Amino acid sequence: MKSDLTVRHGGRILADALVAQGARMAFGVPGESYLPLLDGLLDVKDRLRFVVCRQEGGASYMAEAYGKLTGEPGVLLVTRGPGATNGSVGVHTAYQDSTPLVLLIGQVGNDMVEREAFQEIDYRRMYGQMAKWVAQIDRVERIPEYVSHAFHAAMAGRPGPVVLALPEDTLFAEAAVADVERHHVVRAAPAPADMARLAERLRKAERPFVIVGGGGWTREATQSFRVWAEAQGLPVGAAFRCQDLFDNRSPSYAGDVGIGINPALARRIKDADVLLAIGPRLGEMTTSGYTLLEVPQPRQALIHVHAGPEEIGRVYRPALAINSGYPQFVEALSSLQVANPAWKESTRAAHAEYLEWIKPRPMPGALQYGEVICWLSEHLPEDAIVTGGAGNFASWLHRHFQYKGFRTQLGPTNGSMGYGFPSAIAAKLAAPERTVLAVCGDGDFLMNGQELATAVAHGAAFVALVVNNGLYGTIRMHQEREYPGRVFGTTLHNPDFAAYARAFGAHGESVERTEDFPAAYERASRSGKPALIELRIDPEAITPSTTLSALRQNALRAAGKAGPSRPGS
Ligand SMILES: Cc1ncc(C[n+]2csc(CCOP(=O)(O)OP(=O)(O)O)c2C)c(N)n1
Ligand SMILES: [Mg+2]
Repeated sequence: MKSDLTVRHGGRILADALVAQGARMAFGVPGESYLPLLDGLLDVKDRLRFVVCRQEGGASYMAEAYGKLTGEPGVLLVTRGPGATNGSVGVHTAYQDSTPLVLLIGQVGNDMVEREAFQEIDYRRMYGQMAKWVAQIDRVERIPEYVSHAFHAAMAGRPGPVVLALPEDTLFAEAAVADVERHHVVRAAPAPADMARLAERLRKAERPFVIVGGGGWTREATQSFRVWAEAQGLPVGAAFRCQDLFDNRSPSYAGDVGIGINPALARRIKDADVLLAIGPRLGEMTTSGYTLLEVPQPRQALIHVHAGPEEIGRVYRPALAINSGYPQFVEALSSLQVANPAWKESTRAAHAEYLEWIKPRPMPGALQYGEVICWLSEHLPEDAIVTGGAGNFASWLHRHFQYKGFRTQLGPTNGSMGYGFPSAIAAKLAAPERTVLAVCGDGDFLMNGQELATAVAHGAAFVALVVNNGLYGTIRMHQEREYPGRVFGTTLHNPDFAAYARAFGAHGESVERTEDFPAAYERASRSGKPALIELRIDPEAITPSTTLSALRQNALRAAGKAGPSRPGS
């Protein structure tokens, strides 16, 4: 790379450093604390697009989604205290989702640090537990070094977020300093001896099962892995919200190992004798609350493959520990032959159970939401990106949608509400040629509904579904289970969602019957604008397989009381 030793201010050095590290898009909300950086971004605007958002929470999800989709660090720019606190949700999400992200925060000048100056926070303490690395750049000439370090740290091993605070004087100061070349992606590869041990364990296995998950995969690695797993006849499940790591149509696919797991699949995993986990952390959601495997010594012979060495043995003491990046691991795997004809029947049965599980059951009301998801699964292009947030509405998506290729799913494994809508904006801007669909709840959507303005301003034309049940449904569900009939704090007063969308200049409409959905979707997707379709579902339909009344009755029966036949919500 050519050394540029002309004098530049800190903001320009930083903008050039981001470009040098490969950043092509950044998300954020401006602040007076980083004016030199804004000035620097103006000079590189043809190489680095700055997507200005309406709230740092939405911007942070966009940066996280960009990182998840592209595998390159998402870049987030926020101002001091209020910007940094608003933007923290995307950092937490990136940490739990193993997504590379670089957060740049304006900071008070070094001349007034530690006085609790205007909006001052010590980000090392604030973000200490939420990020892989937090630093403050105190000298202008060290900006390229810090940015190089940040991109390396975000990508290395288990990817994750890093935070750089930018004191005002560092940004305003000038220096003649060279840019640093683009970062490496540092990931381990498995040792041949470990691959030999793995082969031996798998060959002897009678009831093997594979779970794929985690961040740091590539399209090629997921495709090679599928070819290998099918050739060996192994059953494969996908960790919570990692359903796009394995083509759901594959005869080897056994379903998603997440919230509301198919009981038959849970049994299969509990009964496995060898469990090969490639990438998942084996966290609370993927292990059904640490019940599928016993803590700390699982009954199954666990082969845990993870890119972050500190993840292996964190909860479960594996029979075989392999610290490796997933593309590196899959490459080593490709030459192993472990197939056993005895597995064939159980893999076939696992896939059949999965196909049975994803058939929608009738639910109360004229709008059969499960059928809508099945229609979308059949009609969207194979490479469509489907984003989702947190809430019971997502259960239908997880259960009935078949993910067909790598990075067709963007969802927060930390269960963070408000993710679906802004992440769809980032997806559409990063991959304009692909169809994007956001699936949101009524509670979930309004956590970042203001980003409709961002979608319209940047021409991100995608369709968002808002599943309106007038409830914080997930919490109401738990409330009925734990305190039947004592409804409190879980009912929503909603706006007219379609009118809300239209007020921003987006397309908006509402659907109340299953048969009206396809035409509404066609109109929305052809509108050429960001589009919102409100789906008015019966609040009784609380999950794909039960109703609020049934939950309440069961809970009352368990408590020895008779209850009303239907809750009045
Ligand atoms: C940021 C955030 N706040 C609160 C919660 C707790 N929470 C989980 S689901 C949920 C309700 C979701 O409501 P909605 O989006 O309407 O979906 P529904 O369950 O009704 O389908 C809440 C409040 C959360 N997961 N994330
Ligand atoms: Mg709701």
